[in-house]
Amino acid sequence: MAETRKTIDPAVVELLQVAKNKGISTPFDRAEVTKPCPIGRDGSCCRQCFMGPCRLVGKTLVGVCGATQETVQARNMARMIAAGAASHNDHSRNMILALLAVGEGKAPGFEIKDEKKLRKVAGYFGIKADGKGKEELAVEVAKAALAEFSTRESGELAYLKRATPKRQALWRKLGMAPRGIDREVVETLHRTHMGTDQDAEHLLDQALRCALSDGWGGSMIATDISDILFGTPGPTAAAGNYGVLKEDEVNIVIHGHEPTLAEMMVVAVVEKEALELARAKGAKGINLVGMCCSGNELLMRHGVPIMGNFLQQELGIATGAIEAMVVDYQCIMQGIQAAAEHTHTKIITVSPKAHITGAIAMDFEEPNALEIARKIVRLAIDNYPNRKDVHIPDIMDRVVVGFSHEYIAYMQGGVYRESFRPLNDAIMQGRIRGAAGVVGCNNAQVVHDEAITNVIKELIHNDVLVVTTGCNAVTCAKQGLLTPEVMDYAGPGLREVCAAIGIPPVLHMGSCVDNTRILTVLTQMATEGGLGEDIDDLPAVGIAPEWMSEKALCIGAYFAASGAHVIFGVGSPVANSPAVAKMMTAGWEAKCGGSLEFIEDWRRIVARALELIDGKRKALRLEEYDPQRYALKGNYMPGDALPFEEYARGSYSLAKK
Ligand code: SF4
Ligand code: MSK
Repeated sequence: MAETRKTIDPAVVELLQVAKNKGISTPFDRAEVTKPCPIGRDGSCCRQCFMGPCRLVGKTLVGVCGATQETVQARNMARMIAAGAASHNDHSRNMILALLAVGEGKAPGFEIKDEKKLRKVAGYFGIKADGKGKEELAVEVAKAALAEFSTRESGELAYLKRATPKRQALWRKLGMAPRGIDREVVETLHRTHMGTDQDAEHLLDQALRCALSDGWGGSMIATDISDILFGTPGPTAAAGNYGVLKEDEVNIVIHGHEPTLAEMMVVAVVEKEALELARAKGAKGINLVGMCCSGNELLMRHGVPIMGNFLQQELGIATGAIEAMVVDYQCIMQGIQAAAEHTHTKIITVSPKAHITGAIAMDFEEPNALEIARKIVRLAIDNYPNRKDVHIPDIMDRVVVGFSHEYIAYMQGGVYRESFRPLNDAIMQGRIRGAAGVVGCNNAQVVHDEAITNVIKELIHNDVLVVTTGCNAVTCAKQGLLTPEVMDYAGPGLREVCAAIGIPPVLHMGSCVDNTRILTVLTQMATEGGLGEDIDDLPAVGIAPEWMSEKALCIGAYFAASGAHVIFGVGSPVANSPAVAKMMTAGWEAKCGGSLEFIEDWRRIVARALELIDGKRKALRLEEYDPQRYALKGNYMPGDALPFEEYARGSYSLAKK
């Protein structure tokens, strides 16, 4: 495949050649050699016991145990969702333990930055906050949050009450209200063991309950605690793409998902001794840069620039400009260590849960986090003189990020009258056609960043307000989609509303655990009035155009169980069972009002998203959306062809216009 068909990002194209010259392997190369197994990809391979693996293709209709295509597909799906939930939920446990350590005074360098949010969260757990100091309260909140992981005495998770009353009642009626965060993952693994739950629909019901334990449990708690400890994000200006690396400074990349050690790195890189040492080694300073979701966390709270998304890790190393890549867990390619062996870059793992053979392990816990961060900074500085062949693409886009749900409410009415009224009114009037959460990963089996970019440009062009998280948000950062200037491409109604409120039409809401911020926004819109009573009434969709991870599937499932229609690109992991696909679409819609469907082509994703949004508008008896109603002369109008050749050139950089 020509480099330009692997990605639409010109910085990636440039570095693919550099990597080739240096003998560095990347996921782009490996994906050419390692094509997906068609049987496993389509969901028909069962390896739940050692009588198999059984491959249900051709004339083989059942496995050795008699398991049917439907059972095998639903079981595989449930297992992937459970693995996704486990990842988010274990991240959440780490955040809770960090809060506990801070409350107990065992985490030097950390503090409670958002006390207001701590008090609010205490309320969700039924803890009286009045008269209590923030440390004392932090301990109580952490202990209550930890208790959510085992079976609750009350029978369900405390955070479920943050959903609409109608949704809570539905979950209870369906027996889908999660009982304990760990319990749902364990039960899903049990039920998918050989010879246990062997009814596809029943398996998928449990998969939904497990996913809800993530969305309205682990991830939601993780987001809250990150805000309590590190501050609730508000709009912040920064930059994205490889151009954020600096030729004359020590570059340290933070990659993964957990913000705890990353926050201490922010402290350690500006310490006087570190800067003096860096200068003594010939560098002008120390440049902290993020990637993937740890990067998103630093980006939205501190304006730390973001280097790239999931597929760009090895290519970052190929620049020869990174002294240390610090990785915690999830979405870290093992290939970074092999790549680093071609350069001077040091790979440092910091989680006791995630080591990489050959990398330097510096396991951290809260009491030693600052000390470890300082050690890493020193190691990176010492490594600076070892640089040899440096090539940093001169490509970078400006971004405005950090739209927490609190800020989105605040921007619509200020401190005293924060609300969702203006947004709901704009949707009711048809100025805004609807809303879309466009989220998720990159996938080396499709053109990097292409579907994400095109889906979002088409949606805003059609007056759909977009919120984004995760690696998808990083694509937006690199494609100039997180700047007010992208308004040029927005439909006239959306443009007018964004200009009045002072926001871009694409709002960066954080990392993948922060998809729960979107659940909160949707719930607030549903309770504001005028757009029904629950998430399944709203003209809103979720889209993951380039998904790859089990976490993404879990997110899709918890949105569906919360009432949202969700569309995934790339391909379907249940492709060989139309019956299971139907259970996840028509079946889930009948039960929960939401659904999860798979559509490969991004143009069809856009068409389906608009169809779903318009269907909800009709059901609400809102005015029919008219693209010309708020039209102004001289702009691209909904219905006009967008200049896609320009997109194909990649990084259509508004910053450089
Ligand atoms: Fe085969 Fe059944 Fe074992 Fe799966 S559980 S590998 S279908 S025998
Ligand atoms: S890092 S889960 S590739 S978004 Fe959150 Fe990116 Fe997907 Fe990982």
